[in-house]
Amino acid sequence: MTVAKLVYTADIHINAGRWGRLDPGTNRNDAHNSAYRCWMAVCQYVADTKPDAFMVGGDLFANARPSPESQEMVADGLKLVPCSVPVIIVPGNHEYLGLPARHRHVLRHYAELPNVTVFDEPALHTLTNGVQLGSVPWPRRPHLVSELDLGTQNPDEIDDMVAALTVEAIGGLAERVDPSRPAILFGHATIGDAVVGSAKRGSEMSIRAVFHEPVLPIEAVDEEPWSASLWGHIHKAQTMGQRSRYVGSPDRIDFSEEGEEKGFAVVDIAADGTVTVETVPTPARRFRTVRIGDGLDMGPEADYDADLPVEEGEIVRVVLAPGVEVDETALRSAARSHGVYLTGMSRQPLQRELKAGQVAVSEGTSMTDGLDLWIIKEGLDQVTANQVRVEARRYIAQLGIIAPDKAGATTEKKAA
Ligand SMILES: [Mn+2]
Repeated sequence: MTVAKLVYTADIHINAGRWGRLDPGTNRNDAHNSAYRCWMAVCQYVADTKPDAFMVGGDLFANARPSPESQEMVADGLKLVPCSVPVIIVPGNHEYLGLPARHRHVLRHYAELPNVTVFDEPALHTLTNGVQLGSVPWPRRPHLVSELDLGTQNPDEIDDMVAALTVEAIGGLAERVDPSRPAILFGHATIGDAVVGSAKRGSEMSIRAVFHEPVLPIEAVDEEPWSASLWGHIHKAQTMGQRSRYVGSPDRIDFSEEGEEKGFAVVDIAADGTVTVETVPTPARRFRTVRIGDGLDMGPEADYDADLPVEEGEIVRVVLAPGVEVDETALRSAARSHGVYLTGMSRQPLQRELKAGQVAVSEGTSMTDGLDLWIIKEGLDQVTANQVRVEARRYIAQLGIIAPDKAGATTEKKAA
């Protein structure tokens, strides 16, 4: 039996605008309109189902100075939410992008709405039904460390200090939690060793290697008393540890998200304390890469009008194999007749030749597939090979990239 239901979303970036064109009907970028459609879908779900709370984990905007129209687009969604549903919002890093020190961010406007609370500091918010929400805004560097002497610290050390202060604050919230009642942690942060997408398939990178930001260790957010821990900031939906996850952005921002499912999270808390997190899909726009001439998607001599492997409404890029020429005019005309937005064409770089002893690993190869190739190359015996596989899986699970087999209190379910 359900005792409480919560809805969580983050990373709307309603005015990001990348890979969009002007829509004459609204005089807005159609990327803005797509983000708006997804945001309105989440808010409409909240309006229809009236959960016990609606949590918004930051990055509603692309920067600290969204246009009045963009601010109204976010307000449109919040105004759909009935006043009986509390809305808890924390800012993400993008709400601070370009914001002068000590100025207030744009989300403060929405705190004027009677059911909306905006937390700028880590806070514990208890709903009328007793469910406790630990709310963690983006660990903001200048704000958190303003009291400290930073004269001799390098930026990485400052990030570590900010992360340590945030971990301490989350610990403080945990101490105040009533363990007899459910508690959910949410916010906007970089966690442990989350994986981020790259526009090149199969070349995802660990967050540490990509950004210089405060990184919260997974242990700090993945423990009792929290039954579930839901985060924004990384747009690629993924589970981490035993009960933590990035819910992912509700819309697709670029080609790195071509194959990703997009949605928002619905958290169901049962009478026995079991927490289930379900992903509800959003009407995210679709990106597609069409490879011509390398035997994958289409041959250069194909009838583009008939064979272009796209669906109406998609944002399409074409990648040509080395040496392949295409009739660009015919391709553009085919894109128009299929109702897709052809963003451009590029040429695949020449492949490196393999040197002796190197292993060919194709794009999209998983870590364990790559390991199997290495095992074959090294000619390991069965027993050793199996030991290597077991140790590697344990290590990968420790990194938090792949959830270990047992998923603890949080179970995963995907909506149809
Ligand atoms: Mn962010």
